[in-house]
Amino acid sequence: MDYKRVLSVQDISCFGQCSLTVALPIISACGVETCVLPSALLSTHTMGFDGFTCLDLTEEMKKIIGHWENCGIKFDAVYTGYIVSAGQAEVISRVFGSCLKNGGLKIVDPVMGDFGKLYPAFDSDFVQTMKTLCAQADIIIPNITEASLLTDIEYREKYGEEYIENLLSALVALGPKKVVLTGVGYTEGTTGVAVYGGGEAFYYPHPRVARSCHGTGDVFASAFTGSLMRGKSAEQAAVIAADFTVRCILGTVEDRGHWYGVKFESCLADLDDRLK
Ligand code: PXL
Repeated sequence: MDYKRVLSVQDISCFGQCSLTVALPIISACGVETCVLPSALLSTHTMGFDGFTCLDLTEEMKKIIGHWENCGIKFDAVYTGYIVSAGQAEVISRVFGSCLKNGGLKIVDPVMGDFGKLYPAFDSDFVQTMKTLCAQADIIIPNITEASLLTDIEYREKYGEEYIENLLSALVALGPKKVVLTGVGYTEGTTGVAVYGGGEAFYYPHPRVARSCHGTGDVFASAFTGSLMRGKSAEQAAVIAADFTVRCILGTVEDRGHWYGVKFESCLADLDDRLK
């Protein structure tokens, strides 16, 4: 097996099962070396916890990259998620330029919001920052809220295929080679993922679980990145990641006390099986 090395750039939320505490185990479970560049250190994620702490690590990120540049450390892919400032987008551009192997992949999950709203820490300037990052990416992985913010197309809860096609082509027009749009559902009990790179869009529908869970975007993006690194196509990786995410949600919904993330740990073995 070709052994790949991925760098994930996002925050450490010490409690809350999202970002790096999800990416590290999931991508590792895919059999891929997983390195981290933490963007910030938070006590919890920002959805549903009052009084969370947040340490911005921009200056430390610069020192870390400087050291990697001196050592000649390079990655097969860089996968970015939650960042906290425009300055961090510049740091990521530098990582794209100096720490990727030839032909290495730039994967950007433009984590900014959900259900039609920006996450509490962000404003409209931050949306412009994310646009610049998406423009440099090979693959972006937005949900519909993020897609609408990135394209200035109004957010809709109910829509038809034309709305999604418009979002997909406007997203590709920003600059990425491929778009993986999550949370696309045309009927009540269904959601799904669309993969688009110009030609015809690929769509994979899957069951929509009634209760929504935090951190599922990170779970999906991590399983997608890991699968891609194991040689799957973007379409195959999207299917594997969608099935994995649904299984994680199904394993969590019964537990009402577990509202802050998904119990992905017991599903990691299935992910490994799918990749064999
Ligand atoms: O799951 C996305 C995410 C990552 N990191 C932090 C967050 C969120 C979503 O709310 O708050 C800190």
